Amino acid sequence: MDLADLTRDLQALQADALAAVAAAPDAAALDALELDILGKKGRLTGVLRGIGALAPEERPQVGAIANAVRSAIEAALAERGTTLRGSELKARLAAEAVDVTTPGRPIARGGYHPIPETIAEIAEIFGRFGFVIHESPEVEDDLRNFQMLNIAPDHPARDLWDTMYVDVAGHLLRTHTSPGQIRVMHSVAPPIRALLPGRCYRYEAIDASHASEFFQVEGIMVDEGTTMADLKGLLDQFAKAMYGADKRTRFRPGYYPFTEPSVAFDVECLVCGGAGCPACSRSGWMTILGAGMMHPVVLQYGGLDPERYQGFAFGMGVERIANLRHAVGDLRLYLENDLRFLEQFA
Ligand code: 2NL
Repeated sequence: MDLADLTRDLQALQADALAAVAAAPDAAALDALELDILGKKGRLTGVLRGIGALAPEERPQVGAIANAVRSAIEAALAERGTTLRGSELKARLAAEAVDVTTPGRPIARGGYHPIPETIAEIAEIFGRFGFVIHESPEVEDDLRNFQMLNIAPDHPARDLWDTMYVDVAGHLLRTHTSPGQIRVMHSVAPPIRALLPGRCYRYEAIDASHASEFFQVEGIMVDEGTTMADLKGLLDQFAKAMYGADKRTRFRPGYYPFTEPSVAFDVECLVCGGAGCPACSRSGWMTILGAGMMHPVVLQYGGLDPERYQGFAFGMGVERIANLRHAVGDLRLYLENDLRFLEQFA
């Protein structure tokens, strides 16, 4: 290895390096090239190891050539680097560009289902009179659902064709929320003002006004000296809050096994105002709920002494109230989850 060999190797290395730098496809390849050629264990260092074999006076010449080769390669690396990094940045900016003129994706807005919305409105009104919401299980026992409510063992509601029973002896899907009121009487002491909304079940032939599940809101008030006058005043205030202060109301005699006396409560027809129209079967009135004074036997089953405590109860079908609010003619619509129906209430 003499001066000429070394000089030739250095020049070959330079030519080779410059070609490789020019051909580098990206910045990462360029970094690898730099390490491979100019790094501590790189090819330039490798060639310069031959310098030890030269005469001392020849070494500065090789040193000068080596420096020139290093500078040339460094310059080429820097230039190619600028080019590559520039185009990479440009490509990234183009790819990641945010088009601020693109319209935003609309956020779907939710709304209340008309049944819970109606329950909330009813609860708000009775809440003003001190009624507190209670909840109770949908699977009940025969005792609370029927017996404790003074519903006789041979009452038709107990028939297999009216009530849905479950596979556990003595258990059923509650046919009204009243068994929950028995639970309330067993768990809180009078004075009681309880409102019990919830899903109920009946074995029904399905049509526009009958479904096998439906919602009921039921209220009870129990205290010493509670009278029918309290019931009438409360329900009249409820109807006026719900349908308008100008609305006339009336009570008619009714029958339930769990209340005595029992009443049906009517509001003047919301469609015709009392003149008579198809919506009210030409009577001028619409029945919105049933009510009555709690039967002494039911108070007793609730663990209360009917000589000391009196109470009233009322119950309404939520679908019926919602139908009147929104002019809906078929209660099956409430269960179908068809957005074309539901979105009208959002
Ligand atoms: C209706 C009528 C009613 C009751 C529910 C009740 C509850 C207890 C004691 C006595 Cl614990 N009564 N509830 C009373 C009268 C009527 O509901 O047509 N509901 C849809």
